[in-house]
Parts: sequence; C-alpha cells; structure tokens
Amino acid sequence: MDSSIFKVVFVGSTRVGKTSICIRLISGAFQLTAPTLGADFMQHKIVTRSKRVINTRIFDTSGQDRFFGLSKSFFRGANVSVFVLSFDEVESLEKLEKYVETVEDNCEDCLHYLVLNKSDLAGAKEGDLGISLEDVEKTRSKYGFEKVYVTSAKTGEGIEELFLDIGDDLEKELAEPIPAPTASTKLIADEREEEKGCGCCNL
Ligand SMILES: Nc1nc2c(ncn2[C@@H]2O[C@H](COP(=O)(O)OP(=O)(O)OP(=O)(O)O)[C@@H](O)[C@H]2O)c(=O)[nH]1
Ligand SMILES: [Mg+2]
Repeated sequence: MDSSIFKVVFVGSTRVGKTSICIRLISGAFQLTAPTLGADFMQHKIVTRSKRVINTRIFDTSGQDRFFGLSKSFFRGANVSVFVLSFDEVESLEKLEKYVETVEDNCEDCLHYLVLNKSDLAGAKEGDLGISLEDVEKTRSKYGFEKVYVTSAKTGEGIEELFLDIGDDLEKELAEPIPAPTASTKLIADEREEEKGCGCCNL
C-alpha cells in the first residue's frame, strides 16, 4: 500500500452541503449538520476502480464569509479541490469565480472537480430553484472543469462516482513515470544489439 496522503479540500458557499457530502461519504448516511466553523478534517481511504487504496485527508472548509481568510489557509498545498454549488443557492454560482481564483493562487497542480448538490429537492433538475444544470454547464467550460457531478447528500446520488473519479485520478498521479533512456543506457543497449549480431543473415 502506498503511504502518500493526498490533501482534498471542499470549497464553496455556506449551506451548499459540503459537510453533508463528507458525512455521506464517511458514514453512508444523511445526518443533521451544524455550520462549519473554520474547517473540519477527516481521514478517508478511497478504493479505486482497480482496487488500489488511496489515502486522503479531507478538509471540509466553512463557506461563511467571516471564515474566508481561515478557509483560504487550508487550500495551501491541496492536491484536490472540490467546488460545491447547490441547486437552491444562487450565491454559490456567483461566488465560484472567487473560490477558483483563490484556490489557484494557493495551490499549484491541484485537480479540480465541480459538484452541484441537492439534486433531490423538488424542481431542482427542472431548474426551478435558482440554478439550472445548463447554467452550471456554461460555467464548467469557462473554468475548464471536466464535468459537473450532480449529487445529493440526502439520497447519495453521484457521491460514489465523484470519489471514485478522484481516486482514479490520484492513482494516475501515483503511477511511477517510466524513466527516459539516458545516453549510457542507450550505449549499453546498442552494444548488446551488436553482440547479438544480425538475426536475418547470421553475421
Ligand atoms: N435536501 C437536501 N438538503 C441538503 C443536502 N445537502 C445538505 N443539505 C442541507 O443543507 C443544509 C446545509 O448543509 P451543510 O452540509 O451544513 O452545508 P455546508 O456547505 O457544510 O455549510 P457551511 O459549513 O456553513 O459552509 C443542511 O440543512 C443540510 O441538511 C442535500 O443533498 N439535499
Ligand atoms: Mg459545513
């Protein structure tokens, strides 16, 4: 098992469901939450689709403006940032730009995921609650997110897929790069070829 621990931060406006998604992931249930003060963190092992175990430390930050400075300090050195919006929180989409810029200022080479939560609410998927999937799709391409994960911490929709994708992407980061041949390894290989001679004419 690999000993690397990847830092995952949950980012977004207050009340979009960041804590609820984390709790759903860890406990498999939808539980009552209180607003996060500053940030909470938890350890989680993601088992990838190829059954590799990826160790993560998840930082669930507060979306309240008064904690923004503090939340920002948790973005530093993150490997993964999960930006959470909610169908019923228009403000969450308006503030996305600020969050993306702040995360990018604080961590290099961070993998980004975009989540649209509370899909279980009546009228959510029809776009009746303030934010439609179409609006978020436009934003997705503007910021270069690969896809929009439509989730519900209440029913569990989309959450397993989100974390499997995160795990698979981190697994790719762990894959050891194949070393490029150096001048000396190339020379040795050439010498061996010469020793073997030419197979086609028995020289
Ligand atoms: N119906 C529904 N309600 C949800 C869902 N996710 C969260 N909620 C509710 O939304 C409210 C806010 O959820 P939290 O998880 O505390 O939100 P948060 O983003 O962590 O908020 P801060 O900690 O203040 O930044 C709570 O009443 C949750 O029960 C969901 O998927 N569906
Ligand atoms: Mg919270």
